[in-house]
Amino acid sequence: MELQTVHLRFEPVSQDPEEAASSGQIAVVELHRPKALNAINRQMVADLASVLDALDAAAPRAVVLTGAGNRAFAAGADIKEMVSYSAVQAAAFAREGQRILARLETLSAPTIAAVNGFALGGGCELAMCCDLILAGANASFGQPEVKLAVIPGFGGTQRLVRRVGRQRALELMMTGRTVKASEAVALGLALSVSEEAVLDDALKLARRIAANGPVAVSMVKRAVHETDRLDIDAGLAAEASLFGLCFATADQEEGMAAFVERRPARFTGA
Ligand code: DAK
Repeated sequence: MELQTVHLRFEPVSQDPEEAASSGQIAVVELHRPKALNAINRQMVADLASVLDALDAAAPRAVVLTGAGNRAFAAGADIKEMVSYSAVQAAAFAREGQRILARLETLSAPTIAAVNGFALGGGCELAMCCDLILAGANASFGQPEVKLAVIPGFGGTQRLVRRVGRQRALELMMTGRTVKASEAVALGLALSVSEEAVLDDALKLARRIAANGPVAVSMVKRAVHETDRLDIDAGLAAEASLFGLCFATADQEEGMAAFVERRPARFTGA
């Protein structure tokens, strides 16, 4: 699927040609405005909505999000477009952008951001809607909005605090400074730095995750995300319910039978 500003393709989970067709799919979503460092404009927000519809329909085992070219994941919201926004247009952009990012964050498939260059402003906020963030050697992250005399508007004040803690998030958002890949890892913003191509590492990680029971993987995600605002007792109660739900799946029977029979499990996502 090649939209104007976002491209979507699928790869089989298994690289063994005999198993490829039945192994499920990994979706690769590429932000595609390389000349503008993949800056997020209204068209891209609309295209991301279409891609999310396609992902809902395809139910891939994992999703990898990356940027076209080798300079940027996304250098933020499109400043050249925003400069002429009316208050009404800005509010519409905000509402739609936040809706899309919430949809991405709550996709049932695990999501990995492969950050290949700048992830600034809205780009960093987009990456933070993914479950895991892998940083390329040339990755840099930041919330520089205060330099433009605005604040993060795609969830940065909320998600950065949850990723790195209040004090570090405040320092990053108040100075607007950019951090390189290694510091992003030290802060807990990124999981690791890839010495080679970050997209390849993201696909490898996606394949490792996708080899597990897909329903269980998505329940792990739900157990973590949906209990964010709960205290530990309520969170544990939710975990117990989701654990119980796993026992209603064919994959749970298959996973445990395969262990007992000393053979690889064949999960179907049912
Ligand atoms: N928007 C539009 N174009 C951008 C861009 C951006 N954010 N970032 C880069 N570009 C364009 C440049 O204008 C240039 O285009 P041409 O001049 O060649 O036509 C091209 O990409 C290459 O960029 P540079 O020539 O600047 O490349 P450099 O290597 O010199 O510098 C840079 C790279 C990433 C350091 C620099 O481009 C830069 O500082 N870019 C802006 C980074 C930034 O400030 N990002 C945060 C944007 S604010 C909202 C929700 C969210 C947001 C806003 C509202 N609502 C809820 C309403 C989010 C806000 C932001 O993200």
